[in-house]
Amino acid sequence: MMDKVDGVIFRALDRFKIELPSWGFANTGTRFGKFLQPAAAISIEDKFSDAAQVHALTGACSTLALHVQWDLPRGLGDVTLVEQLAEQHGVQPGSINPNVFQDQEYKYGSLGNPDPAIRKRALDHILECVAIANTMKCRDISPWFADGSNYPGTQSIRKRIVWFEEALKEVHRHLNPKQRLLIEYKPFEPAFYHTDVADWGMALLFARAAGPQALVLVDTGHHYQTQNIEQIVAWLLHHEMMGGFHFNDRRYADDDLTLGSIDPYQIFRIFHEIRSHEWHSGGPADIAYMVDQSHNLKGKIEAMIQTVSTAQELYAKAALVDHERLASMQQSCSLVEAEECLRGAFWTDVRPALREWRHSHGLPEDPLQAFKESGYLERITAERRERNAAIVTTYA
Ligand code: RM4
Ligand code: MN
Ligand code: MN
Repeated sequence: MMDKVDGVIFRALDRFKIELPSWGFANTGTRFGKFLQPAAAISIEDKFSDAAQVHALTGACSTLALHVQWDLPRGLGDVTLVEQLAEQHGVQPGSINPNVFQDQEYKYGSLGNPDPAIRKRALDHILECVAIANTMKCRDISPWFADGSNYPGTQSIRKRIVWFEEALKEVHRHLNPKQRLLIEYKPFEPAFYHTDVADWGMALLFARAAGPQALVLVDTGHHYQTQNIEQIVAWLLHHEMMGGFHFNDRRYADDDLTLGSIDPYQIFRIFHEIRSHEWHSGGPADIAYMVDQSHNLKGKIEAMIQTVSTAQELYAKAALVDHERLASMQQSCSLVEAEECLRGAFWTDVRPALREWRHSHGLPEDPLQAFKESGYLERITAERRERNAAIVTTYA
């Protein structure tokens, strides 16, 4: 017989879906170089295949975020291939990420570049991404802008605001009625003096300027050290501007570490704010949960399985909060009782229930172990070793 707690956890997990990033399976590194892994994904075929493994073992990742320049280098010309791969692997294309930060032209910015020709080039790329998303029936277009400057006085912050507003409005005009434009912010890196979309306030105002289908994307690694991320989430939910997440963990900056590896309580508190909002509003919040991580040292598929399992654990813990009781404790300012109500949910061991949930869905109870035993890693290592060895990477 399933007890009440298990029932709550099962219902929460049935709903919980998290999107994987294609780039999380590929060789990535730091600005000093990449450590190549023999099993890393090189092609879009590899990425779909790896994502399908994670989905098969966790049951929670039916979509794959794509970075257009890396995954569809021929743009619309690659849509048929992606659709075939989606069909073959049972994982659908998810959010579509433009890339307006890598090409030489973007040295001084993309939509914020003083040169109108470069602004147009960036806009055209984003519009192609909208068209790609439209053809593949993907809902979210998710641009991240590296735009900014490195030294005071070198750029007009105000002019760039206007250029961004104009371009984002234009992108919004091309959305179909179901699509959403998710605006991601980041305080610094690669720019070290000013970043054009530096925080949630700027992202929110740009989204408002763009139009009603534009919302904010919160990447958990894109905040200063002591910022209260769950409060930002609560504000965005209150204003119906919370579009999605890029989940990862960090110790210092945008470290893109495995979710919950440094501060699991942080992710729990975010999930709690969302569930609390849902409890108060009486309906589910329409939020895209996505992973944005880069595993330089860990095996990529293993790290991704760890991430998804941790996300499920933390989401299940958040589902255990007794909102009615918490609201009453808050109302009477019963501080210790209220805090204990939250902490009690966080410290509950949900892993036995998670194993039962997996079992009841025909999933392996221990996905990491099942992955080890599957032989998949050995197979792809053999298949990809030579291709990976041929890649040359240097810092200078
Ligand atoms: C950025 C940001 C974007 C991601 C790139 C690769 O820091 O998080 O979401 O697409 O990295
Ligand atoms: Mn991100
Ligand atoms: Mn990032």
